[in-house]
Amino acid sequence: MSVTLFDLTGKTALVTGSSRGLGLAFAKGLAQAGASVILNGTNDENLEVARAQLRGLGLSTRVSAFDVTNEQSVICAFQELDANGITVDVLVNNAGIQFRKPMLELETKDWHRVLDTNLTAAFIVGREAAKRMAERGHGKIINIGSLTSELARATVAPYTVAKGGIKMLTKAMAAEWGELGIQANAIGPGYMVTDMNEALVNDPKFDEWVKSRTPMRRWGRPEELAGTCIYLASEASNYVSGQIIYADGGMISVL
Ligand code: GCO
Repeated sequence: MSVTLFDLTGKTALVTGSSRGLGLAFAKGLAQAGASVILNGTNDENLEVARAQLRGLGLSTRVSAFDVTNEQSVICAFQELDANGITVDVLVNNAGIQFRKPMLELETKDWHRVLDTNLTAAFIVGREAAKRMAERGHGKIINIGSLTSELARATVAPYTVAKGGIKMLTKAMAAEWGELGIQANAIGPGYMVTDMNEALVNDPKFDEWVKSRTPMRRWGRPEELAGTCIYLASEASNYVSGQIIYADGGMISVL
């Protein structure tokens, strides 16, 4: 098997929400595979820390600070990339938030906030990237789903609905943009050790549930998702589109 299938040298990858957590792990993995990565977030300090970390590893990194939920901010960010001659070959729609509350107590503003960030933003950023990918006849879009793209857990309804939408948005992107040379796929992470999940990791009952419910009997580590991201960003997946690949220790496959 030619390893050049997975080589991202000469490719530029934009990863939204990549100053920490899964996004930073995706950015680091893509850069280690040869891509020039564009880190994104809204906190300049966090972005600079992340950029320094990757540059310290000798990885090609730049920053594009914009709010994925603000359409004008997204449009301006892509126009700035255009003006600097930077083309996005790979987009990872990773930005997302979690908000845990039973629906009977959930305020509509929080519902909208989660869906705006976790689902609508993927459409907005995806559309801007795809317009440019279509001009070049190629591009890779990788949306970040979740186990909740398939199964619901109580108290995370807006997140679940958004991630279910991510699965179907991925298929919609594949349906419309395949003939333009664009592949759209998704990654479904399992229960990963991240800041977003800190409260769950530190909850002994929840920790026990994750370990008993996961065939591999452990939480995942963000860096364990990098290989799936590299695969979907590379030529190795050139005839794969509309799929969601679960990296979850086997959890989604068992009762
Ligand atoms: C939760 C968690 C999950 C995980 C992940 C699982 O509250 O259940 O935050 O949503 O983060 O999405 O795939």
